[in-house]
Amino acid sequence: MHKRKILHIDMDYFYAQVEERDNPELKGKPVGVGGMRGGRGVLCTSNYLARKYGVRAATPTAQALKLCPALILIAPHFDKYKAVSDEIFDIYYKYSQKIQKLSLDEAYLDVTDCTLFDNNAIEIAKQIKKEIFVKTKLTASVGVSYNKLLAKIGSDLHKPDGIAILRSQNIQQNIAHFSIKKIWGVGKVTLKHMNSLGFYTFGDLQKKTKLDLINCFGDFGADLFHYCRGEDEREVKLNGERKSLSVETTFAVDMSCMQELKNSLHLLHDEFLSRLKKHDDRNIKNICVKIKYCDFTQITVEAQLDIGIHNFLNLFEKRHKETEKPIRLLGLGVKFVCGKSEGQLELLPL
Ligand code: DCP
Ligand code: CA
Ligand code: CA
Repeated sequence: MHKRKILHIDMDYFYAQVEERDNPELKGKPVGVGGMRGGRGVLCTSNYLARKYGVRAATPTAQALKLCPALILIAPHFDKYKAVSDEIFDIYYKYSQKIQKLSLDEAYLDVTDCTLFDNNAIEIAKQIKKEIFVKTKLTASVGVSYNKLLAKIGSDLHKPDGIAILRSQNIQQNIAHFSIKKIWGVGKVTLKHMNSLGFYTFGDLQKKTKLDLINCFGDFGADLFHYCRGEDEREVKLNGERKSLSVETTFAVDMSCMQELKNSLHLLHDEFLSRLKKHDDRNIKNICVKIKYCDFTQITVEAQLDIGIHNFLNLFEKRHKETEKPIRLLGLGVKFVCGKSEGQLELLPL
């Protein structure tokens, strides 16, 4: 069978890492992100220092403070995590269109057909990690393998800021010592049940026949028979369509000169058109321009116009007057029509 190249990418202590990034005074201290309402909330997550005290996701806040009195509690900022998530997924889409989003901080990428970096999955993974860090100042961990099961196991092996490559050679022996907790579909309840039957590791499962496992676990037993050998045929499932495509640039020095700003819109437009080619099956709903000023205030303007450069320039000029603050970042892009697109008008450049 044709061997696939699959990455599983998971951000490290995601909410807590974002908070640490934005409050440098938290560095080196145990941090928990979570609800504090009436002292009865639970934590969404914690940084690794806090985890040493047994403080983790779903730990009740009150208990967390008992386990670790020095714990610094931060209320969650979901909009911020969503914005970071959008940034990292924009990076992923440069490498593959076959992406399965599992949560804000986690995804499978099928890079089998990626032409970048000579189609070397390890180099692609390294580059994605680098790009995530440059763009967001955050670290992610990546598993590189030839199926989803092994890629996911890999992303957890060298956390934080790690890469693990799981190759097919001797895979059965190499994974024999892993806990069955790592298997997709083995939650708390299943784990308890499986433990009670004497199954703790992949190796324990490997000793049984398929029929044995089916007798113990029903249909899931057949999956387990393959998973425990590192076999997994599940496809990376696309979840929904991309809703927008945009390109942007942050200037080295905040920019006021109208001519220079227009020049950069032209450059962005070129880049945008070349990236749009990959989405030529999509219909465009609106075009948009994004402006972030030197004081970090941000505006986006949107209009139902075609993707010719003049429309972006007009949109930009209508919103931004020369007298205004210097600009830190400029972006442009489109929103796609979602759902079935039959009967929609194509908006082509004039
Ligand atoms: N999350 C949550 N409640 C949970 C689990 C997670 O709100 N019970 C949120 C907070 C996490 C984010 O989802 O930061 C991602 O969850 P992960 O399971 O990937 O955990 P982390 O990213 O926090 O840590 P790790 O480095 O172990 O991946
Ligand atoms: Ca994570
Ligand atoms: Ca995750």
